[in-house]
Amino acid sequence: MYISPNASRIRQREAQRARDNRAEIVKARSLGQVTRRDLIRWGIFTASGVLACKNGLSPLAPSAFATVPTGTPRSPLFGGKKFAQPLNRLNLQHPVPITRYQRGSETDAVFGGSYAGEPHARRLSYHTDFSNPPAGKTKADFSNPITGRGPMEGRPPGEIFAHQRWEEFFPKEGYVFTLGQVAASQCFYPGVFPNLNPNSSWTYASGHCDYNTPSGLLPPPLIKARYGVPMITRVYNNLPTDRTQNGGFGRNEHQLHFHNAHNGAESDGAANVHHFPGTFYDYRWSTTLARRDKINADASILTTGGPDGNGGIIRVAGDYREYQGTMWAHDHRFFFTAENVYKGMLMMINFYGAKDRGNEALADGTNLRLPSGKLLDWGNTDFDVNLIMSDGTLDQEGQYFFDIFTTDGMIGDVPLCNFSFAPFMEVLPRKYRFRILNASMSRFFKFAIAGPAGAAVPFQFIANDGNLVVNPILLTSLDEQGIAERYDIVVDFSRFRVGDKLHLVNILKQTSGNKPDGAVTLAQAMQGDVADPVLGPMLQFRVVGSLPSVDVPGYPLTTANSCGSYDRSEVPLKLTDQIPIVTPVRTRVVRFGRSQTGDSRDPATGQCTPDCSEVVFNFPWTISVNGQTSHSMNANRVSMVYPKAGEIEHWTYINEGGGWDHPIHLHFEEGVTMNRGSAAIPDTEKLVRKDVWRLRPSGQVQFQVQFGEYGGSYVNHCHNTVHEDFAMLMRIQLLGKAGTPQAAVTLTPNPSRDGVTFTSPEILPEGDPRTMQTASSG
Ligand SMILES: [Cu+2]
Repeated sequence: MYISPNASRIRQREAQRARDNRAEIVKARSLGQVTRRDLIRWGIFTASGVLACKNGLSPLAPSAFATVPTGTPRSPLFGGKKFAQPLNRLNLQHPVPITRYQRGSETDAVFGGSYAGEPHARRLSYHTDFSNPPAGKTKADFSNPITGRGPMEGRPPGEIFAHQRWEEFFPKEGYVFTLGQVAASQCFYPGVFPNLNPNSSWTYASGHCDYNTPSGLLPPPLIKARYGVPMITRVYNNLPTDRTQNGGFGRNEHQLHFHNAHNGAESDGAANVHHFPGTFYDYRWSTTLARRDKINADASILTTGGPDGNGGIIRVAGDYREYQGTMWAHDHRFFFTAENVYKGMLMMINFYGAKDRGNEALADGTNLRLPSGKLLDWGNTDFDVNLIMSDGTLDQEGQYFFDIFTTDGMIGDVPLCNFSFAPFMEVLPRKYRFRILNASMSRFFKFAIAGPAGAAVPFQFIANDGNLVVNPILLTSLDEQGIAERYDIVVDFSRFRVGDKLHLVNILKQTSGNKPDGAVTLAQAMQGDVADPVLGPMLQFRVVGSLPSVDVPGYPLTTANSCGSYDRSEVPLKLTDQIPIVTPVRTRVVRFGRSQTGDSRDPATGQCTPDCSEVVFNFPWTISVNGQTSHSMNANRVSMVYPKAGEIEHWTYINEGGGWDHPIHLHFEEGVTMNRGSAAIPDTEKLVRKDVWRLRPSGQVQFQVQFGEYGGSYVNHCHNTVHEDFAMLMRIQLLGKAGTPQAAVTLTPNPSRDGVTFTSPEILPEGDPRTMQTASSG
């Protein structure tokens, strides 16, 4: 359809006006200046809560007037060109040692090094002391130092939220982060894009920073973790106490979910335990290798463990087939996850194990020697590169923009790699490993690599969602990659010459938040598409003859010391062993749909648990268990109970609609992907361990799963984070051993500025095998 320049200008103006109005409505609503009744009277909302479409005023005007998938005017690029700035590596974090301090019957963890002086980390939250101050102390000794209201630690009080198996996984290393407004001089394209305003992006800085100084840094942090080295990670919330000071989107309350790491529910960051400005939260990241209570429980397998820093192994109990590698952590504030993660509240964590040491030269018969580097004993990143791929949107001033009114999904038009606009990366002519994370809100990717002449460059697929595949898979393009999925690939640049340029190309077009439009050819993608500016090359590789090491700053890496026979890396034909599929104890069926029932709000009070959006009243996305009623998210409702650690189950996830796709994420455990019903299953999924499954439009997937080691309250949800927030999420209760607090269904914590109270949750009978009449037949 031809659109005249004049009509185009009018549309741009209308869309801009719609967005300005949206921002004003949001602010007025959050300040209590307009009521829902006002919005209905003005015709912006209907009585049923659905947004009405009024040009220039309605938040949904973009569908009529916008020119790009964001539903808003195209983001300004300020004359910036792709591939003109270097890729930023993630901000590598440096842990401090932890020592023990005996306090009566409790052993506290003492931060050392640059974090000496931090309050000790305790098994029980400081909230416990705040609620019941010990002799000689008062509440003030344990209060939020910024607001004077509520406890200093956001973790709920008492044994239920005490760190599980504290002595067994006593932290050896510590990290301290401050989540805050983005620091001065931070942006996606220095010198070209405007610097971000303090409330445009919220992200992390190392250490405990001054409350009144914006300190958040881009790109996000990277932690190098090892099996056998549990961590304590303390996060201070330095966000503004006034929740309306958010730059138009984002909630100033935080829980940090370590995506699929095997941690107790109290440290999963998704148990309805968000904490408030001025407080901290201690997460004990245990590095537990799964099945440690069941397989290799005595750690007698010499080769199962993590790097000790001296070429050897710290032995750990558990099953080496369950090693994890490429991981990430992100905000999980229920109902606001999309806004918060988009704002910059995420980081990556690489797990290193005996097989995957991050040292390509270490030949001990166990280490796979995958491309990484050889200057450090473990965790080399010279040739092992984390790539956070996402799509952003800028307003006309160049500030980050998010459409808080959409319930379908948020698609951006600015291609970002490690939070830089389409950068370039210098590479040596040799093998590299890339750990690719899709950190978008609603956009799926499908990546290929274009060679200097545009032809597809083959590469090896070695890991899916952080799990090594049994045998490397040769590909010329990846499968679709849903939000939160991680794909590890090895690319061999050795057949290219210094001066050659290659590109990492997104060949999947997407113009709706619901699902991708479809893949195009590599040649088409290279040409770009006005309807989707994120289709096309997102990262350029420039082959060079030398570059500085990132592992040992100052050390030059050259073709003479790192390429040819000096590329010591290998991609063995076998990377791990297959976990067999067995007869399950029970089966379950979970259906993900769009029932529009929206029961996240209590009909009596109109409130969500926890509190939800003030501006959107419909919750279209729902989940049903074993054929029963569909529900949307409520933190006080348990949809599934898993009665006993170690019981193997087979679950089937079904997408009820063809108009959308959902990347569904299961917390805490990976499943072995069995089938996609009668549809074909790609090699990159078949019998592969995953923690996020794209259901595909009208598709389904079945997998084998078991839970172990920890209990408590976890969740299962769509990782199109907009779907998640409106409100495709359910709670799963893992029951622990008798005698532990997790033997009973976890009371629901209700965080507030003044502290946490508890309520008794509703439990859906169709999800509780203890009370079901018969075992579900699937
Ligand atoms: Cu979804």
